[in-house]
Amino acid sequence: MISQLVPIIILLARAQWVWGIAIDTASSSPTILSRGAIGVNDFVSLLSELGLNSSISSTLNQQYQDVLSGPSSETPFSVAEIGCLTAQLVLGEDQVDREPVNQTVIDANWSQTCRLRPHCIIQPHNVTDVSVSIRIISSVGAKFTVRSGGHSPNPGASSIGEDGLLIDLSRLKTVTLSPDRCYARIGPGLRWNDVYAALDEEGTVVVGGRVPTVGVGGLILGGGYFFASNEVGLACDNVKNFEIVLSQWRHRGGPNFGIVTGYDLYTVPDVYHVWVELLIFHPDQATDVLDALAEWQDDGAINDIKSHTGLEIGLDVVSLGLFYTAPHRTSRPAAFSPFSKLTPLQVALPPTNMTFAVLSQLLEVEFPVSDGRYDYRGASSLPDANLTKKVYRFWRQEALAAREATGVTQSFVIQHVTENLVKMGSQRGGNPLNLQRAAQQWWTTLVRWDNAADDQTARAVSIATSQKWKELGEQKGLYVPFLYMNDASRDQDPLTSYGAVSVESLRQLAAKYDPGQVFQRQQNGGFLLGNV
Ligand SMILES: Cc1cc2nc3c(=O)[nH]c(=O)nc-3n(C[C@H](O)[C@H](O)[C@H](O)COP(=O)(O)OP(=O)(O)OC[C@H]3O[C@@H](n4cnc5c(N)ncnc54)[C@H](O)[C@@H]3O)c2cc1C
Ligand SMILES: *[C@@H]1O[C@H](CO)[C@@H](O)[C@H](O)[C@H]1NC(C)=O
Ligand SMILES: *[C@@H]1O[C@H](CO)[C@@H](O)[C@H](O)[C@H]1NC(C)=O
Ligand SMILES: *[C@@H]1O[C@H](CO)[C@@H](O)[C@H](O)[C@H]1NC(C)=O
Ligand SMILES: *[C@@H]1O[C@H](CO)[C@@H](O)[C@H](O)[C@H]1NC(C)=O
Ligand SMILES: *[C@@H]1O[C@H](CO)[C@@H](O)[C@H](O)[C@H]1NC(C)=O
Ligand SMILES: CC(=O)N[C@H]1CO[C@H](CO)[C@@H](O)[C@@H]1O
Repeated sequence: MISQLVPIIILLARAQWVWGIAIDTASSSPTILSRGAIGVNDFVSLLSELGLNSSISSTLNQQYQDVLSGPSSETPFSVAEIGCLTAQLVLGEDQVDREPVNQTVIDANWSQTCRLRPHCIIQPHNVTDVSVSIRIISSVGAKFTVRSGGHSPNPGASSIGEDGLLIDLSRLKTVTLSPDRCYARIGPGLRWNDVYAALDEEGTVVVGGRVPTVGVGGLILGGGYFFASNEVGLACDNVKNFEIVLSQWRHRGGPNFGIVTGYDLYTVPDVYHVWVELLIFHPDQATDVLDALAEWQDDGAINDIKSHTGLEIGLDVVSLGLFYTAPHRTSRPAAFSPFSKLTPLQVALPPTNMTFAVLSQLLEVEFPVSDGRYDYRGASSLPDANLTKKVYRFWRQEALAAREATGVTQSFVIQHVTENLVKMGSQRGGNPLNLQRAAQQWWTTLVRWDNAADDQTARAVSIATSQKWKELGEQKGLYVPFLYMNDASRDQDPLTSYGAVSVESLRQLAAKYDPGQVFQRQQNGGFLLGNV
């Protein structure tokens, strides 16, 4: 009944540019509408369109009228209340949780830096119900946030307080392989381990994330760096279609831009089989490992694009993963020869042929989710052993001191990016990242600590390290201003790093698809064009 009355526009769009706008929807501003977004008459017709009977409608309408004429200081809270109430009446208690909201769902985020209690939680079952939700929210002008896997540690990115609504997409868990097996429709509410496991049963894989518990929804919107991205591109460059729900404002014409409810991801059969070796080194060997990595970056990474690495340097251990995207015998593929000079402390996994689904299961055991406060941060440069080692030494000294003071732990991670990865992006129609056509490395770090009182001390090391990358990198002409959104911390500005042309194109599209600026003005947290 409702689904026939509510106009839904499902946009199966050309991936490239919609992706840019989707980033925009993943972003927000702290601006709060000081009054409801539509007038009383429009509210009445919305309620009847949504199928609510006249007695319920007149009660809600009275409340809405009171909000519009009441003190503006209470408006955000009151419109959230009306939005929640309306959504619950339309979608039912099964989908809309109010007072008190389910604590398990609030906590189903990853970092304590962004655990907030929303006014209510909407957990839509399907596309139609997402559309109904956003229609109500945009109409009353309430604040909201969208969450898929909840793995952004940036405050407000996928969380919101009592003055707003949380749209939790965790029930959108479709995995459907197309009949020709060329792509799979993936729901945003899945975690990557579920995606790989489901597709492995069909003997195939898609480009996604590396850590099994990270969510589908946010990862693709920010790019999506996979084990084999140097060969097959970023996740965002392997999207055939985005399914995006738009809600329509009848009387204002034009659609408002919406929420991604499905990704059609190309399958990548060329990287289905993977040869894996996992090695552990002592921190004293870290600079030798960085030298070997640089040699591989200069040679193996270029000359054998099936060779991939993952390097995480912690304060106590150095973990190195060697990945070769084809079955291979026990001896290492020649591309990895620079690493043969090193003797690991421990072989965590001897050379083994497997699939990414099995690797994902292994990593889930190796890297369990632990509760705490988290942050990540990014910086980019051209590959250069001397630069990397200099920054690394700086980081280690600062990180050890911070651990001594507060117990904060952190890592130093080098993500190599081949020129081929950049090419894959342009071959697929281009993307707004505007990457320099050269091999580069995206440094990142994962920071974990316990007490809110230590927030500044804990974050200071990575902030200083990103400045070090800039300072030393610029001296040597090796600095790359690009900032990878999926590693960007709350105070960083990845969109600006895409360059003025990309930003302008994104602005025009946002203006076209979201003339009411609903996704700019009512959404909480994240990276926003409006802030660029
Ligand atoms: C331990 C760890 C490992 C990681 N590993 C990788 C990696 O290997 N490769 C990589 O590229 N990144 C990686 N990341 C970064 C990760 O991609 C980002 O944190 C990403 O935002 C997580 O997506 P999510 O759905 O879990 O997050 P969420 O917090 O749910 O969402 C992040 C942002 O996207 C918005 N959003 C989410 N879903 C939608 C949607 N459907 N429609 C519109 N907006 C939406 C949210 O509002 C929010 O602003 C890692 C992060 C962590 C913490
Ligand atoms: C209107 O709907 C409400 C809630 O669904 C219901 O409790 C009430 O009985 C309905 N009233 C009429 C007159 O149908
Ligand atoms: C709260 O949410 C969790 C996770 O979705 C669910 O398992 C649990 O049953 C919910 N609790 C209540 C009281 O609804
Ligand atoms: C979504 O679920 C609602 C019930 O909550 C149902 O009425 C509607 O038809 C469904 N829509 C789709 C597209 O499956
Ligand atoms: C991986 O599989 C290939 C081909 O099936 C085989 O030749 C090779 O020995 C296997 N490697 C390992 C490490 O088991
Ligand atoms: C790195 O530093 C070493 C010693 O300081 C120097 O010999 C070497 O030429 C440098 N390499 C590069 C690529 O700058
Ligand atoms: C999905 C997830 O990581 N949820 C965690 C959120 O935090 C709570 C408690 O602090 C954990 O128990 C959950 O596992």
